Amino acid sequence: MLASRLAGYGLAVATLCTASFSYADSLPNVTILATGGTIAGTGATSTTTVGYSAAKLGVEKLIEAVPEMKTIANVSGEQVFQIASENMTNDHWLKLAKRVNELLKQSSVDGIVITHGTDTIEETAYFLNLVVKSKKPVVIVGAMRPATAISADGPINLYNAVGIAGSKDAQGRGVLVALNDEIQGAREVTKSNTMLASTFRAPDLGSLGYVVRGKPVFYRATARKHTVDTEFDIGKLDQLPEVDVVYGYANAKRTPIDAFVAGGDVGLVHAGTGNGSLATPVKEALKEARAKGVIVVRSSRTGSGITARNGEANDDELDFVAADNLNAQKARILLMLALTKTRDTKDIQRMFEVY
Ligand code: DAS
Repeated sequence: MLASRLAGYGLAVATLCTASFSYADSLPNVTILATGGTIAGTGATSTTTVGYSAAKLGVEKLIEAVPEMKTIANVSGEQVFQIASENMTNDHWLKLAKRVNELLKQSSVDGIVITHGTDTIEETAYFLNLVVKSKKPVVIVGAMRPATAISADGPINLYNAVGIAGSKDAQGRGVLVALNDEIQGAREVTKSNTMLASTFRAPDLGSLGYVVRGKPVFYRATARKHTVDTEFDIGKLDQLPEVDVVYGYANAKRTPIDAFVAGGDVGLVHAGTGNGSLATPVKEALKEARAKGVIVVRSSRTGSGITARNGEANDDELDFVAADNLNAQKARILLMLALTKTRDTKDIQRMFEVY
């Protein structure tokens, strides 16, 4: 079923595209790094859009399914790993980031596309946004329907991502996420819906632009530092500091905080109710964690808005850090990288105001 669908698709399209697919000097060189996800997923039937298996098709199959890419870029592919992105780990991030930096140092590489599961795309994107040391475009792409589904969104998303990665206009804008004809900035994008192809949103500030006929159209740029302008360097790192997230809600207990501290965490992010509010038992546990040297960041579970310093808690007195408008999963990433540089909370707060 899959082979006939993909082959049929490829055959049908190939008859429409007469352009040769050989290397063309006039085209940008784009490397696709595949990591898994729904974009590489397969289902039992063409109407299986839930209950499919992610991370099944290799990068060559993804490239074969979109022959049009070779009319807008010289495309090559590498399978960095093959996972559903809920299983992404710090080790995967370090491996991916090092490969991206290695490739972008090569003058023969003009841009990179990363195919990725949608569940943690926003986290990988923000991590790379802080550690990639190049102005060349890095575009992360996924899909909300598996490759075997009717109206699979992966092929057009991949085509658009390659178009952006090969575009000079996308240079110097930080890591980008491109699905559903929209271009999102790595810092602000989040997955906002479990099912819809339009799931990726930037709730605070909106998308950066659109993709039209495989070309990016930008309307704004992120104001925060990224890529070559950050102080973070993962080149010599083989692991990241242990930081976890604790979720806030009515009747929240201190139990998870105590467990993370006992487990050796050096940083904790609290996704508080409202403006990063701390229930009394949670505040007590976080104060004790801070006294043991754990760095505490207050974020919010609301998904948008600024968690203001000294707003719902006296951060000066508690020696906590406020997450600005980063959601908890992104605040965790910045805190992990901050802890590779410093344990000084004033310096860490500065980083949350800059990145
Ligand atoms: N499990 C999801 C993931 O790999 C599937 C997807 O890509 O949406 O993120």
